[in-house]
Amino acid sequence: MKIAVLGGDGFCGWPAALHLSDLGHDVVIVDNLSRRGIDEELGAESLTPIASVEDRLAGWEEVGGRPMTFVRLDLAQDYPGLVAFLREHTPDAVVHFAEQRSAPYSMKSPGHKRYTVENNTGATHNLLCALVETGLDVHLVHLGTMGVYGYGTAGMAIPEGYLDVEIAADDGSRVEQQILYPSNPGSIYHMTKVLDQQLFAYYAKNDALRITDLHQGIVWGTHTDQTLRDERLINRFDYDGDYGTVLNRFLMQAAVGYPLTVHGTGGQTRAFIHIRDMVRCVQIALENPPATGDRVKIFNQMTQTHRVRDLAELVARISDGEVELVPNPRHEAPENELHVHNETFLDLGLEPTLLEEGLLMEIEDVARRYADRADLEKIPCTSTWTRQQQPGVPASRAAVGAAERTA
Ligand code: NAD
Ligand code: USQ
Repeated sequence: MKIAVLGGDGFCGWPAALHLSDLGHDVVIVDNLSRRGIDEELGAESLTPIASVEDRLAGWEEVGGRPMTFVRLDLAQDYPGLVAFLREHTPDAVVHFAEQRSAPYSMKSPGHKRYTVENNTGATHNLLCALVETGLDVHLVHLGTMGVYGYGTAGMAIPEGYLDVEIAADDGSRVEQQILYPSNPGSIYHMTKVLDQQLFAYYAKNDALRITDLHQGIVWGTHTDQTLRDERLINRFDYDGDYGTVLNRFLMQAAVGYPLTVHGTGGQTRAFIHIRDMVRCVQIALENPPATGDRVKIFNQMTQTHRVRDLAELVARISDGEVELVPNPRHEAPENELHVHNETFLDLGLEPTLLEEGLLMEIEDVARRYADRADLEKIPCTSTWTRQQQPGVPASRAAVGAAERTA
């Protein structure tokens, strides 16, 4: 297959591009390198020393990888460029990772909120519109988030995208339907994924585009089989307060002797997936496209759920580290249960990498190995969800406790 990997310079996109190339597909990477620009804005760097895109691609060819090309393009800003790219490369499939993906970054300021909405919905809508304009028969695989569901506690396992409902019709009969699971995003970033969902539903219905939306949990780990083949292929490992995700942050914090930063009580339960399983899931999704005219295919791309404080205790135990409960900068439920259906990937052959298998390896081979590159000042999460949570706001105005009870 000819596959365009949009956002292919990022944490998920780069190992996915390598994996697909290794399987024998022709891969072209599209990226505007905004993520590297955000590193500069934040004064933060990947713990691992990532090579330039050019060096990455040269390194891949030198280890015998199938050559990949790189196109620098802003999907949200350069619609004519996107149309021209699609006409020139005529991909069979497009994997869309190209969005601003940090919840804390999206909440930092009005400017960051607006950038995240404009960038993410602009990129997704431009892509959908361009696919219709070019008339190409492309399978679009998008990386969405488990956060569209809102980690709810409705007493049932969260289904894969669609909820069975029974409606009382006006004539007294009962009508059965399936609707998109009600969304409940917890940040502006997560909200952009909700908007994406609506755009996908519309374009699948109106233009019969073939779309798969992968509702992915928090990705942990660093290496895949391919990124290990040469130092220039190494993947990014974010640990800073905006882009570092919880488990990778705990692993890094353990390695540098920083107390593990549990927000609030740590009762938040979230869905997780290892990076090796992420690349396999993308492969499986590409191999199982929807038919023309089908509704959007939605898979829950996660393998395990964990409570934040349990993760912290586990990492602290195996690394002899300490856990610290810190004030939660987010507006989120302090405790939640999370049960998720993920049978589609398991039925299609995914064999999950479980937490127990990878943790120690990550601490030894990645976090400790690159610990001297860590800037400890970048660890605290300073982006707050509401004005009341900002430092210096008097406690009487801090309606956070009340807000959390209603979250
Ligand atoms: P990332 O920030 O490392 O990579 C995203 C890439 O997209 C970057 O290289 C960036 O430069 C590029 N990009 C952003 N906007 C663009 C635009 N307008 N035009 C062209 N390129 C653009 O993020 P990631 O962790 O690799 O996440 C990839 C996707 O997976 C995101 O959509 C994210 O929402 C989703 N996801 C990530 C996780 C996770 O834990 N990392 C979990 C669930 C879902
Ligand atoms: N948390 C801590 N301590 C920390 C960092 C985070 O307790 O040091 C807590 C947060 O308060 C939150 C939970 O850990 O309750 C998860 O935070 P996170 O930063 O690991 O994940 P999140 O902001 O949800 O976003 C990440 C990715 C995003 C993806 C999402 C999948 O950045 O792109 O969509 O995971 S999901 O969580 O399933 O929605």
